[in-house]
Amino acid sequence: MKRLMTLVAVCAIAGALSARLVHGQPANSQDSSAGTLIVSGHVPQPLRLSLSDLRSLPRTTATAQERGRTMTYEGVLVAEVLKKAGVGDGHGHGSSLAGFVVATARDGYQVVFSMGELDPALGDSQVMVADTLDAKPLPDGTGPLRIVAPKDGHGSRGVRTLERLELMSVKH
Ligand SMILES: Nc1nc2c(c(=O)[nH]1)N[C@H]1C(S)=C(S)[C@@H](COP(=O)(O)O)O[C@H]1N2
Ligand SMILES: [Mo]
Repeated sequence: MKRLMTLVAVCAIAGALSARLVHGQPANSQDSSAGTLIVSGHVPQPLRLSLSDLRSLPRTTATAQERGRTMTYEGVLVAEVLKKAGVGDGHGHGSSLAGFVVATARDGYQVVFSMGELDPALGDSQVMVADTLDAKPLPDGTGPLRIVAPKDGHGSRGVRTLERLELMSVKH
């Protein structure tokens, strides 16, 4: 009987440990790094922005039609994030328009936006890093951050689970 009790106890502990291992993986959007936006590459000031850092930047909204409904996203223009990272508008010294931003998601999905289309004085695409949809956190598996490109004719540059914005250039 005592041996049986020991066996039961060992199994219970082993079960608890393996459950911890499985549930302890920081793979989903609930872990603390999931809300961090990394801003890297050719920026004067690389950043790791938390959700509250993002909320302190100038805010903007965009509406999107999804399955016949109007959805309102809110967040920060990529142009504002770049400004926070020390990127100037660069008008007049040309080279900044050879730049492009690579947006990368947690699943590895990547898209590119050119500096010219992001610039409010040029393409003014209003591309934003959204953190709310209809005033609520983004739905599971799409956030906590995503790209919204409101003037695109299709949603394929709307990077869900956005992790990083990297400024690059066609110049070496
Ligand atoms: N992280 C991530 N975002 C993504 C994708 C993806 O595979 N991974 N697919 C894109 C494509 S091709 C489309 S059409 C839209 C679909 O977005 P929706 O499911 O929010 O309508 O998501 C875009 N964002
Ligand atoms: Mo797509």
